[in-house]
Amino acid sequence: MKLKANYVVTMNKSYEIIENGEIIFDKEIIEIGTNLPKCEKEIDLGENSVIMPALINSHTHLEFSSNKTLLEYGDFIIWLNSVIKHRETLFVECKTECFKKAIDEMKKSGICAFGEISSTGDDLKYLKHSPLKVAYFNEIIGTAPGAVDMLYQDFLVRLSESQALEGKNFKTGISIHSPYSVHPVLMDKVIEIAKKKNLPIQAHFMESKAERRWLDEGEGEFKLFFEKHFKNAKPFIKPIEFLEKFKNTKTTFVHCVYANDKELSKIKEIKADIAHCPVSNRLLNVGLLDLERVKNFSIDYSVATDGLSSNYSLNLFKEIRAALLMHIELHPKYLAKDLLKAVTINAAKELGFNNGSLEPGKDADMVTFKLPSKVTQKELLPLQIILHTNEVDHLFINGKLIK
Ligand code: MCF
Ligand code: FE
Repeated sequence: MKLKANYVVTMNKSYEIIENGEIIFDKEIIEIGTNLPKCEKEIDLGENSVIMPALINSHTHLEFSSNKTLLEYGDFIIWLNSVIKHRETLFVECKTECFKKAIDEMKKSGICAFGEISSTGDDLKYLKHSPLKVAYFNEIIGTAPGAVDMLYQDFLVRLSESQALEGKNFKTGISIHSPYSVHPVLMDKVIEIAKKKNLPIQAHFMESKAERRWLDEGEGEFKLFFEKHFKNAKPFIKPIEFLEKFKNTKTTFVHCVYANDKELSKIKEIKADIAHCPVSNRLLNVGLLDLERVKNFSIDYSVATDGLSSNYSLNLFKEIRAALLMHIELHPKYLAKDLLKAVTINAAKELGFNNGSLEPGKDADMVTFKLPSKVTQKELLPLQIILHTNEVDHLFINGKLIK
């Protein structure tokens, strides 16, 4: 089949935007350019139309999707305490309908794939029928030395249940919750598995000032938090040692708001990525990632919504619009280009899918939509896309029309 649009945003290495472009595809993209050979089925999308790679939400927690107003925003530790208090209730309340609603919202906004952090494995029965591609990260969390064996066994069961679904549309991975919440013995065990099986990893890292202080000095709000819940009051690991553990893996560090230059340089050295969740960071009031610094270290980053546990929406166009407005340190025209990369090609790399750009041989995962009027300067197209798009007209996954 062939589609034709005013603008085809390829997201290839040279960020090529083809005017009056065409794309021929079946399950995969076959050819892309202008004046391509005739096809039996052809659609011209018309005035002010755009085709671009479908979006990829690299980091979510769908198991928390029943949260609307229950969790307490405005302070990281207060939020964390509210998660501990309401976690079970939220999980019980999120069943078929709730997962469907979450996936529907992503679908409408043109998302073809998402990275799911699963702490229990209970979401697997809903996600195995997902119309969107899933990268399923089995989370390991827990610091009590006495619980290490039990937690590890439980993790292995969840991992093997998810690995049974492994395929083109379903990838499995590992999530190490964070440097403050996982026993180092557990970290080593699961990183070993990731290395052996070549699985992608995600880890929350340096999300809050409280985390920074706790890991550096063993003091601050986290000290009180740990004394209250877990009776242990010493951090297990230094941030740089934590990062070192991920050498020779394919890891994405989520948040990194308080990562210092040494840590960013280590993240670059081990070829890891960063997942940036600006709305979540704002709502938990932890501050804003310095994207200019991340760029100076040449670290690739994705932008993600995080879960409805720390966001009001899973719509990635809304997320990158928020990012565009928040990051006043960067020029909107160039930031917009980077943000589109963040939710396509960069996120695809992090999750391990063969999509994220429109190039021959890539999966035909793409969206179409229309801008409200003509764009006079092609250079401004990414910015106009981010300002004016909330939902897409069509979403193709593996060449199949999903929306
Ligand atoms: O990314 C946000 C904020 N940082 C850390 N964790 C979570 C986020 N959203 C949900 N979580 C989950 C996490 O996966 O909340 C639990 C973990 O299972 C926090 S620790 C009780
Ligand atoms: Fe998260």
